[in-house]
Amino acid sequence: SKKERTLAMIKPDAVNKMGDILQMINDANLILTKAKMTKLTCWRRACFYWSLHKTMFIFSNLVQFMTSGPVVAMELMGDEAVSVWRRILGPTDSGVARKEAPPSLRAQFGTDGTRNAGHGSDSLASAARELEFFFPSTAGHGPANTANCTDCS
Ligand code: DAT
Ligand code: MG
Repeated sequence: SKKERTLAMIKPDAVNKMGDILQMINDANLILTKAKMTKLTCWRRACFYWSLHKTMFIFSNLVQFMTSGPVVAMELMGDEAVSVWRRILGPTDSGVARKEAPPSLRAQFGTDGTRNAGHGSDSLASAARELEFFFPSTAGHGPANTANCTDCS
């Protein structure tokens, strides 16, 4: 199988569970190659660059949640990292996730369909875009630089 990189993000409701989460990453034979704790002060703009932009930014409660505290962004590497990390996350809705065994990250640490503890890129293309957002290859010129952002307060 092939080595991949993916963008994993721990959302504000699970940042205090990083110990358990690193253990899950380790148990899945994924390697943590980059990590950054940051606050998404400009989530609407972030959505524009992400695969999430579909209808996301109309959910003001989602924006409020995602900007409510720090997040931890991680680059994970390993065999089929994109799908392996999404399997660790479990279903989008933590309530649904709790009906499945074994207990996923969202089952254990999330609350519902919005406050769901973690994010994972859904494809290699999304992973490339999302990794570039959090870990820009050209310092100061990546979309993570929100200096010119006009659409967020
Ligand atoms: P996933 O995070 O499993 O890839 P997604 O890409 O469809 O799911 O949605 C991104 C995030 O947006 C999701 O983690 C939580 C939030 N979300 C999705 N659907 C929602 C809904 N119907 N109501 C509120 N928040 C939602
Ligand atoms: Mg998604």
